[in-house]
Amino acid sequence: ETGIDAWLRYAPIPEAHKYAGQIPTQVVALNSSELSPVLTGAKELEQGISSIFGQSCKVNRWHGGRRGGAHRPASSIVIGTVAEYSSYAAKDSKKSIPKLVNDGFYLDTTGREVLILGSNERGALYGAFEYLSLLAQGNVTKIAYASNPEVPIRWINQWDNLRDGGTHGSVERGYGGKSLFFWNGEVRPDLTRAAQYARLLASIGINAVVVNNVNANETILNSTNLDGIARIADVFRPYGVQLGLSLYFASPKALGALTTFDPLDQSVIKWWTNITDEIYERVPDFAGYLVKANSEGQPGPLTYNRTLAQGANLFAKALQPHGGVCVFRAFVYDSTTINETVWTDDRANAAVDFFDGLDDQFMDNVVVQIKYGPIDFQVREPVSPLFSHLRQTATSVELQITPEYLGQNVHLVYLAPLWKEILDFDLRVDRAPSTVKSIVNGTRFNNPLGGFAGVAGAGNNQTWLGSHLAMSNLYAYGKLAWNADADSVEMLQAWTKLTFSHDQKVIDTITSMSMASWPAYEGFSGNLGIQTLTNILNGHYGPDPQSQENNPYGQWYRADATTIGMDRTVNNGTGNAGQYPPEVAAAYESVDTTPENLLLWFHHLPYTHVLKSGETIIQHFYNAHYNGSAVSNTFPSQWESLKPYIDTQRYEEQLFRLVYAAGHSLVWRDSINNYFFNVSSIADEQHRVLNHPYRIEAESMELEGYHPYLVHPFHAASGTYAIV
Ligand code: BDP
Repeated sequence: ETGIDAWLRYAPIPEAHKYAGQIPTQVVALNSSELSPVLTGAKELEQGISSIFGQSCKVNRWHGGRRGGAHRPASSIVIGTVAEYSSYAAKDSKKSIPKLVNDGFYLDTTGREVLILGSNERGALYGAFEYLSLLAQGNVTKIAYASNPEVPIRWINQWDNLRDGGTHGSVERGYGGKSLFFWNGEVRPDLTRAAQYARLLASIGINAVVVNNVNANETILNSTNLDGIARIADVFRPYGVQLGLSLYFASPKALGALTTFDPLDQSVIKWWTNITDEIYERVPDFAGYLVKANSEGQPGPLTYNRTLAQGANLFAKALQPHGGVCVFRAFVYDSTTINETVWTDDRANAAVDFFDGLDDQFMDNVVVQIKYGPIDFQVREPVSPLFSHLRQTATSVELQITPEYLGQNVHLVYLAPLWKEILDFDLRVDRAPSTVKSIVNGTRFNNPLGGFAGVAGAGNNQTWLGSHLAMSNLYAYGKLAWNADADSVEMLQAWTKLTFSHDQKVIDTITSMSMASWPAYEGFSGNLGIQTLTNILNGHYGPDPQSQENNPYGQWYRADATTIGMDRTVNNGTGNAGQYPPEVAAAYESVDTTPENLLLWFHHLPYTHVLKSGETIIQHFYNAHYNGSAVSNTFPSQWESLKPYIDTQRYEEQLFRLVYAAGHSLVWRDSINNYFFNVSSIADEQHRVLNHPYRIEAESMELEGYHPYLVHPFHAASGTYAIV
């Protein structure tokens, strides 16, 4: 197996014959047009049931009139919207359906007919996927329940470029191949994979995909590409997935030949109105825009001394008559001005500073999309304080499914536990319960239009993300966007059953590896809140703490010979702790009440500071790096124990990654430990640093045709030597 079917393999379940007689033999699709998600759901049921149970389950389409009378088979699945169901069902047999919100569904297997009813067509498709997921997990118990999404925005952001250096479209921070959508500056002629992606996403409740990079350029809006975009929307539509676009703020100038892109200029307003109308002519169900402005070189409203709200409203206004949404990113900071004052400025303050005073100024169809932490998808960050500042504005939380700073799908890092810590975090706004999930789902501040954005990085590789095990992250993202209370282990185990096997050994092993993976990665890549100590200017992959010294972003770990950490207190530091509501701010202000996993995010302390465990900070670093990499080194053998249960291709491909990652975790361990030993001159109590257990130095081998080579930076190789 290549992995392309992901969790939709519909593998025959063990002892499928036992269920014969319990499985419906017909699907009745209610009043569905050719491209309707209802029909997609019906066909999916036909395909899935025949594959899982080896039993045919043909689709019949009902378009009003009699219900088939004598021809009705013993058991059917009825799929459609609640509204269609009321004209279909005979008065006496009509079930009462619980309340459904948009995209919600009702699934009922207790009666003669299995009912899969959506509040809308998309909801019916979601219900079909849910039913199939239960069947594929061998669950045929009688159930009847309604399932409603908690948020309307359940979006994927793809950071796809229209062209890389050559002809392909590339995926920024994508580790699974080239763009599914773009080729040679245009939309691909063949969108088969794009349709398959929509199917995968619909099966986990995703309702829109922004297809191009937030680092956008104007060419996405030329007329050839708008036609192409319409073709993508056409292949998405049967799956209920809407299309969105990232915008380049200066497009009116770059593409429209205006002399300005000032958001208050009448010609600019007209230009955006026209282009938006043109998009809706081609894509009537267009979801909306995603805007990265005044960030990392992207232009924005600040260029004209206009506010970020004025920038967002420019698009919101053009979208409003069509029912579209403007998602405006809060990832606004300016690295260049910080450069001069690197020791006093703090990028973690930027979002709140930039959005200060704007809360009541955004139009109703604007959603501010906030990265989960104040910096940038690090292995450990506190929640972004901006969630507690925007009360009148809808917000969504931006999560990175493609683990840019977390091993790039070479390492195994199951992210659901990280995301859940963020979603469950209570900001205590006005001293009242204020979890992040209650803010983005609108219940806390009564802003119903919020939700989730997941940066997925899927590509044309058969594995989608570059690694088979990484797909649990995509699955969990969709499930959490639907219901933020979903449990990390339960999601993982359902995914494992659907993706690999029902065998308990497989489920237990993948659970044990995945649940240990984020702590392990944190252990060897940057702990106590100093962030992922990776190369900060390029790649964001391997260890390179030195690249973070005096970097222009001013946010990193600030180590010297005796102390380490960033003082973000109000009393002595950058004041960042003070951006949180009072109870949380007070906790972060003091060393004693700051959670230790964020200690060095908020405080600058001596290496000899003693932690609750009794270890000093420096000894904790050494130990955590040894422990974390030791855990990573158990993954290959754990995976090897699954050899009898997993098909050869997926087994081998995953093993290759895990073996490599285990080695790479030793490189992390030794680089970071060397570095801190060098900076602090404090020895490891257990004398491991510079000794490097389990490691054979290449330069100590008998070399044929290779020569030792002095490495810079020194900590990138143990003993400062590598071979060339
Ligand atoms: C950073 C990524 C960069 C993105 C940027 C963003 O390294 O590729 O363009 O975030 O989110 O993490 O805009």
